[in-house]
Amino acid sequence: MSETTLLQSETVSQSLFSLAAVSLAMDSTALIGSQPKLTSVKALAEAPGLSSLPSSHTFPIHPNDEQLPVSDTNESIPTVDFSLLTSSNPDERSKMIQELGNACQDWGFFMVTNHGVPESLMNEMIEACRQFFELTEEEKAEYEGKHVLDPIRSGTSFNASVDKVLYWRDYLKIFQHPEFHSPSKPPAFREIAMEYSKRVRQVAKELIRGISQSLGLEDHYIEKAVNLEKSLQIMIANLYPPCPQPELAMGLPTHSDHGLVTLLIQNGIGGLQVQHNGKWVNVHPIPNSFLANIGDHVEILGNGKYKSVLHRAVVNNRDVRISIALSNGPALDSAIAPASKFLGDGRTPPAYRAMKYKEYVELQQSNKLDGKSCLERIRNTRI
Ligand SMILES: O=C(O)CCC(=O)C(=O)O
Repeated sequence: MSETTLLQSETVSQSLFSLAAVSLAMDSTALIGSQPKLTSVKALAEAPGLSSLPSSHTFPIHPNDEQLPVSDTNESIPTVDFSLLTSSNPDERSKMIQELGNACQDWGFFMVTNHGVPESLMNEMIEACRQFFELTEEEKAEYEGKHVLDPIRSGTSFNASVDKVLYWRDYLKIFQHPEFHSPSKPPAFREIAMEYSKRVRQVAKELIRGISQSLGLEDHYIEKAVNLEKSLQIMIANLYPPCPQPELAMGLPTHSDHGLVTLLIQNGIGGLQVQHNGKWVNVHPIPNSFLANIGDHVEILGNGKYKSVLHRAVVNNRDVRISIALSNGPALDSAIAPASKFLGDGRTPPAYRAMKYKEYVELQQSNKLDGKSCLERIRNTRI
């Protein structure tokens, strides 16, 4: 047999095998029309004997931005000491605001230490999410969600109805503020999630005040402009099971976050990469810290002074990775536009069109992630 024929026949038998594994992972109870629907990558990863990636999850070439190299130096993301940011000593606070501003400008990402959220609560939250993903496919399907603004949505990939190749990721998305929602299972989920979201909202609020000041705005400016009292807070729990061929798969593709500030924790397993100086940088968070990043709406408010940085999650073939991102955004019905301070009394045109947050979330969540920021869709091209 020639090498090519051998390769072709290996590929065919691998595909047949993968197809069998995929159909094992199909949930015959979840049919849309006559199309069987793949409900979770967890079920697929756990199908007996899966040794290669099914074509449904294989990228012909590595998805977007594969041209960018992964940084091999140990570049470290800046750290913001929350206890100094909230210090009653004005010198300590203003020094930390300066550092926060530098972190926003240079990286768009920073680690938050000494934040006061108990480590036990952070671990309980990760455990509760792990237990959610352990529920049966039928139990999770109760939260399937039909619309991107449904308050609880459980699913796979990013937007499985439009993704041509599926991402190696299952998710649970829950709206936690201004109204708190929770799945009813696992039993402890609600109580842990309620406390966790409240504590994280406090941290996010102080960060938003600091960011406002670091932009040279009054410290309550952003809070008022976005109606933070009614802020939309979303928990996004991600599960990335071990993947047989991680180099051909993607956990979550390149994107930026739609809100103001996202605070992320993970189960000690790396996978997040952020773009910095034309490279992908692997993130190694300090234990017990939050990894924070600014979202598209801080970029809009500052008329581009701070950039909402692109990031992605890659997968591995050994460990289950769980990450939990809490997105803290404007109120859904607030229309957000650049602050007038950055428009120089009308001399500088706004870089982005004003839009209600609700419409922006719909725009980002109901489309494919295409390797660019959703901000490109509302950027004013005249300037
Ligand atoms: O899993 C990660 O580390 C990234 C998660 C993320 O970017 C998101 O949920 O938007």
